[in-house]
Amino acid sequence: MGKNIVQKIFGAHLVKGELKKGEQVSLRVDEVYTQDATGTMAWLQFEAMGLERVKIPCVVSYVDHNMIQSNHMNPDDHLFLQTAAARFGAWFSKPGNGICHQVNLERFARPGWIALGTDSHTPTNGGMGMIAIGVGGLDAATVMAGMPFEMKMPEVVLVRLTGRLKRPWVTAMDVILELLRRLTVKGGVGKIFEYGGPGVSDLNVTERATITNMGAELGATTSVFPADDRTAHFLRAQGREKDFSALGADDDAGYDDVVEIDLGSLEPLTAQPHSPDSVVPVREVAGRKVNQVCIGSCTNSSYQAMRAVASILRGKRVAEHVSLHINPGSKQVYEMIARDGSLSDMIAAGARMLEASCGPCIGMGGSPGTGHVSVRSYNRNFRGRCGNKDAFVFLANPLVCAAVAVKGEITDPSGTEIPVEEFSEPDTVIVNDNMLIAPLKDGSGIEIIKGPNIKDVPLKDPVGDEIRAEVLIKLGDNVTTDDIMPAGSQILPFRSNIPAISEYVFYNIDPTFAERAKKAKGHGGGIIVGGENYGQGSSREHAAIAPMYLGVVTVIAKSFARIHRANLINFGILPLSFSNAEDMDRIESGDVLVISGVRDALAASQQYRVTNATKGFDFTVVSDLSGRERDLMLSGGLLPFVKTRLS
Ligand code: MIC
Ligand code: SF4
Repeated sequence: MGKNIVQKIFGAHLVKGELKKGEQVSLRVDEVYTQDATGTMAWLQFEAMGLERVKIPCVVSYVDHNMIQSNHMNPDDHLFLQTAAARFGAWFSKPGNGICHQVNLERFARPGWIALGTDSHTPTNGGMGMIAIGVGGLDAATVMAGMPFEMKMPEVVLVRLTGRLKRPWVTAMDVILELLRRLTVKGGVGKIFEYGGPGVSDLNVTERATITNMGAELGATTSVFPADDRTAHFLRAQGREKDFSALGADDDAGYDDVVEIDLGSLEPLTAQPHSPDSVVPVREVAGRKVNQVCIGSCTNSSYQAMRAVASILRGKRVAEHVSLHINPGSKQVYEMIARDGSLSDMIAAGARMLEASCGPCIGMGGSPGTGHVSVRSYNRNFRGRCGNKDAFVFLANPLVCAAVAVKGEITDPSGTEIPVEEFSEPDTVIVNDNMLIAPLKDGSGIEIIKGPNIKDVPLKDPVGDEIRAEVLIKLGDNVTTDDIMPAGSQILPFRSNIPAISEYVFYNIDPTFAERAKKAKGHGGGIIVGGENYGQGSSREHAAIAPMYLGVVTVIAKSFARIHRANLINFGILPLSFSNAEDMDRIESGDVLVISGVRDALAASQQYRVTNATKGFDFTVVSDLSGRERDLMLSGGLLPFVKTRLS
């Protein structure tokens, strides 16, 4: 049988293991990139490994999240990252150069590569025909140290595209919203989505990247498109034609599953508050008054999308009661819309232009008011993520967003007379890399500068033989890492200071959590109980490190999201699943649970008997850790484990 794209790329990078679904595989990695909000931890961890230099061909450190600089903390982090990059041989993308995924697609991504990024939207690069996977900072640091990346071989699902999009009002965003509508936020767990079929040629690279970007919302490991003529065109425009190589699935390639989408059948869609899979046609919610519109982010920031947005705004006025924020994804796109006059059209219409950074997407400014409705061309609308848990965020394609900004209410512009121009991907772009700093040949003399907010990464003792701990909180399904460790302008600046940020764990759900956890820490620690898909969303390992710092010893859930599960293990928190999901109903917050023989069970059966000492009954839980993951748990986490291997 022929090979699919995933098998081809994995096969070319395989260090150990067999490419069979569910098998543990070790892969060689071509690129690692970090962003500032997760990168400070990654680089502190890399430093703690004691190496002279990164050991893989390409490492890039981006700064895009923590950009508000309301005090010393953000600029101190930026300087730390810049000096660490210089010291250890990485590229540095200065604040203002753009959002990591967009810049990486433009300047570094290559067909056939494997990249890891310390951000869950790293799969954006899958639009370029490469495997790009979001991981926690410590996993990234370990690979930068030269170790292969280990993972369980996911299922490969073919998304077969046919037909042509009904442009201009239906865009690539509607393709991924349709998949979310069908498959939900947990429909992609343990899967890679590989796109194929005749419809692929209808989409250019940045459109493909919109789809692979938001594939993260399916919980997928990653998503990938073939590398074809359109890929070659994109790379040529970037002056990088030498980075092109064609890549496609063999005609007789096999897949674990197939999903069919007729692009021509799609209409403008929107994800309603508060989940990216709560998708309906825009027309079904038309007429709802809107207070804010945000366009841009790493999901929808291509030059042609921005130009189309400008064409809708040209000569118009943003509605009186609407605040329109635009954050183009990269300096390249920003400079191009400035030079061609699109930026003037946006400003003239009344848009509030933001820098090329994450901004309102992660609540770094631009939060909507109480009870307000915000319509965004972004990828996540979890409650509270925008910086206000009493706001309502809808997600839609950027052209719909622009029409909504003018109209002042949710509107489906397709079939209306609203003027809009269509643009294809440009043949040439402005290449100006003056905010990208190349790695030094020898950085050994560079001093790494750490401001007062940058604290060492705390460590944990190896898991003990008995867990006797209190259930601190019991939650439902699809708990996000934004729920566990919120972002926003008040909290995000503490990303390099675990003691400080830990005060905010579960802050939007239960502000007493940190206090109670610290009390429980003195009596054996705390337990978190969750439902299905616990920890979906971001790669932020703070959602594991901060609870670990507060004394959380285990999370018992019905199931876990991939990146968060890995982060828990990396920081020595045991992820356990209920053998019988109904047992969750018998547990309450405040119960004390006792698990004996933990280390033996971990090393052998991975089945554990739990006694609810408060209510007096027993139940069983299981872990499904690989051999390496068990070793990590027994060593107290990945950092102590790696240090012993490197020394
Ligand atoms: C996000 O979109 O949730 C973030 C903020 O980019 C995160 C990373 C972070 O929390 O720093 C992600 O996607 O992994
Ligand atoms: Fe930044 Fe938002 Fe993209 Fe995350 S999803 S990288 S916060 S723009």
